[in-house]
Amino acid sequence: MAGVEALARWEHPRLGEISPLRFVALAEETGLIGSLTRWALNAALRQTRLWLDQGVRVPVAVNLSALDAQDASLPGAIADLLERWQVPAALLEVEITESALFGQPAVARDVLLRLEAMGVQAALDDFGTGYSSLGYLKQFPVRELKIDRSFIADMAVTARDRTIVGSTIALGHSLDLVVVAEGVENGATLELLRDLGCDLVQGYEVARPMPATDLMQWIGDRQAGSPSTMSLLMRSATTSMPSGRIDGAVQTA
Ligand SMILES: [Ca+2]
Repeated sequence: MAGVEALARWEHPRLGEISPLRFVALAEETGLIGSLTRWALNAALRQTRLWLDQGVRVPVAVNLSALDAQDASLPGAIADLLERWQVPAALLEVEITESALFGQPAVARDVLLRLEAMGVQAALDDFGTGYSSLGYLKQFPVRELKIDRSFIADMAVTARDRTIVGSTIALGHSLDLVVVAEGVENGATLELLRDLGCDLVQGYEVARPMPATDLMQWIGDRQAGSPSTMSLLMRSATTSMPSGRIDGAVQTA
């Protein structure tokens, strides 16, 4: 297992499950996204601390909004949280989408460079759905490329998708990036990705999102690691933000 991805969930007392697509968009519109991101980072690092206390190093990836990449105060806030929870920076990764780099590229680049200097790596999320200019992306310090699930979903049955995924893997490797496939849902797709030299996979074939508290059990149940990623859910005890859970995905090399 190479790590987990934290995913936010919000179960409203009256409205039930509210889609992250909805509450993240709402937080962006109302100027609360910075607080939501900090809440997610805090919950993820607190959980990472708990795992460290159990003797297990679990790298955790936290999704940033496009607006966070334009927030010059973010690296300082992340440094404070790493200090607060005494978590090594190498155990935290941030995921950003291509669109995050296009608003004010100079600011986004500076934010990522400062994170990199601290030892926090960045991954380019949902790759292939945006502008995908690798020449342009090369200017940004990212370590990992996550191929969007829309290309992975049908690659076992669609030759065109297989070609796209294969060339994206080759392109990523030529830029010394770690390539991750998102949304791997069956063994056939996993085999194809292995043949294509994909570094890491994530999706239901590995594990469905689960509460963070279930992760140690999951690791114990499948000690023999095969290439994969899984998902976990972290329930937050202290919530100044929507009471919720964070769930994530584990990656295996
Ligand atoms: Ca992600």
